Amino acid sequence: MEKRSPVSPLPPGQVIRSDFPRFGVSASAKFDIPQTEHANITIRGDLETFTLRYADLAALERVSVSADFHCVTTWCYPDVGWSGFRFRDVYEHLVKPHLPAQMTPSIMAFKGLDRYKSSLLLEDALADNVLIADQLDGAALSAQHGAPLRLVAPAHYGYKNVKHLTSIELWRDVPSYRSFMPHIMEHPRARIAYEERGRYLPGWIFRYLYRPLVGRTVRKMNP
Ligand SMILES: Nc1nc2c(c(=O)[nH]1)N[C@H]1C(S)=C(S)[C@@H](COP(=O)(O)O)O[C@H]1N2
Ligand SMILES: [Mo]
Repeated sequence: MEKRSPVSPLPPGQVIRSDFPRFGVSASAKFDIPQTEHANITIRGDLETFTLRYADLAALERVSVSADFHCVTTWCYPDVGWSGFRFRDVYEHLVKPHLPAQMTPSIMAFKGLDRYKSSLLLEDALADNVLIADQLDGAALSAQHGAPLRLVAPAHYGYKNVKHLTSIELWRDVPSYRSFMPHIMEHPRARIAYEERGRYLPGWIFRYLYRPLVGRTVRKMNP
């Protein structure tokens, strides 16, 4: 396997892997992956529901981001080359015109075709390097890594990087996270730099809770 170097200094508690495994919680979910040109994303929440089509995204500037990928369970795969469209551009050009007057969302839920769900604060999603990506290392996203479209938010743990993105809910108020957190331990921000691995407990404790699960999950997800 090729040797890659991290783009950024390794954050606390992370260990470099030599491969980029498919990882997640939905090994057995069955769903159809549309061709990228036919991909669309439903936008709903505190606004009238509408659909973003791939052609709408493709009209935006294409941008590339190289970043290390960090799973909360402590593995890291260095220097992943993503390409796609800045979430900020999507928001400014394609979503904002649909917002009711005085409605500024504070939090969003991102959902995948496999029903996986995660949340991100709008202020975090507007960062320069947050993408709706359709390419990885120069090729169309594979089914393993989130085809046809996935969220890429490199400052946040992998669990915020929703694959097979199919809908985004925008909400004005931060709710009690009831409907947002697919997992009771999901941290609302999950910033890698601050080791915000989960809620209720200090980040470093999760290293020891999650590390033993890595091998088994990788084998299950990559038969
Ligand atoms: N739709 C979907 N997105 C997901 C997941 C998932 O199971 N389903 N798992 C998350 C987790 S925990 C991680 S670490 C990354 C893994 O991305 P990869 O499979 O491309 O390595 O995807 C995240 N996004
Ligand atoms: Mo993860």
